[in-house]
Amino acid sequence: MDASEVEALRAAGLAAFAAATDAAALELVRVEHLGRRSPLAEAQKQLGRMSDDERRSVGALLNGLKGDLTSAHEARHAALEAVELAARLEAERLDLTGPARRVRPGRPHLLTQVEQEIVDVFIGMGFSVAEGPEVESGRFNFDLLNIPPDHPARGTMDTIYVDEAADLVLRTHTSPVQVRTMLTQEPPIAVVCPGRVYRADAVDATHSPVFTQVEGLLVAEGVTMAHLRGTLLAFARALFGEDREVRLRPSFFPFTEPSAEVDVSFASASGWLEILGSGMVDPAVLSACGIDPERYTGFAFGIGVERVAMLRHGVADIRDLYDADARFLAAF
Ligand code: 2U9
Repeated sequence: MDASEVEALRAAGLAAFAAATDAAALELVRVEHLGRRSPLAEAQKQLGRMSDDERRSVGALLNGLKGDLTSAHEARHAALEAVELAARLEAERLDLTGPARRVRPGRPHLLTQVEQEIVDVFIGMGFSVAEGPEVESGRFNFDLLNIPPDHPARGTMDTIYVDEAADLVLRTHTSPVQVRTMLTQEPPIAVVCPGRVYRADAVDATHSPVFTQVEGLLVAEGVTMAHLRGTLLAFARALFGEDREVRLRPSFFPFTEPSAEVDVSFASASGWLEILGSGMVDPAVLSACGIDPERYTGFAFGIGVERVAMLRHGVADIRDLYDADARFLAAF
């Protein structure tokens, strides 16, 4: 094979590689021009039969040819891969300009929001939060709170009994949590006790057999009714507005003496609305709970969370707070 024949193979090969338009065509061209039965390979097989001089010069020509064809193959291979990649990227393109799926954040239930607001006000005054079981002993729910066995609240009318023989009830208030606190902690004690309570009530626009309370208790040396009034005035102003006043009216609870209903001024109601009950902890209750009433005094109060939520947000029917209608709840 002479130089002009090698030149012809080179020209034909380079043209064929340049003309291949996909990987399959390129492979056919490679087999034809660089394969074991290509003119190049056949020529290389002839080298052994040549004289030393001839083999050296023809060998060099063939090596040059092989190098050029191999480079042409690799260059075309790379070029076709780049084209293929560009085509795939275009075909699988993601449209990032489309509208995103709308995120609709949830929120705590209105009752939970109001309960937390109430609790936060007392935390701000230094109270701690205490919680307890909803199934209680009659001893903690009634006896230690100075509510005698023949008290109407204990009858099957108002109390939901879990197991009468075992003295187990659904708590009718969160007061047993304060009882548990006094039995386990030394004064000074300042706790608020939020939670669900249960009464065998008929359902109407303002009554539910399950409702929510935040009760509070402060026991220390020298606590007076002035501390009670000042605390509840600060609470009313924090929750309803700094222009509010409170009014205490005499009342009765078995566990407080004296006892008072607490009204908060409402311009919209052109007067007063009853928001909570309160009183000085009855000395008999302090004694029953292991606290010396000669040394310590205390005040207590109870707030109905549903009533506060309904007043603050203009909810007319307590059942709206339990229906779990997302259209209603989304308004708060
Ligand atoms: C202990 C001693 C005293 C808690 C009190 C009230 C007055 C009260 C009502 C408010 C609205 C219940 O949810 S409601 O219907 N509560 O009027 N609660 S004093 O007194 C206590 C509690 C625990 C050891």
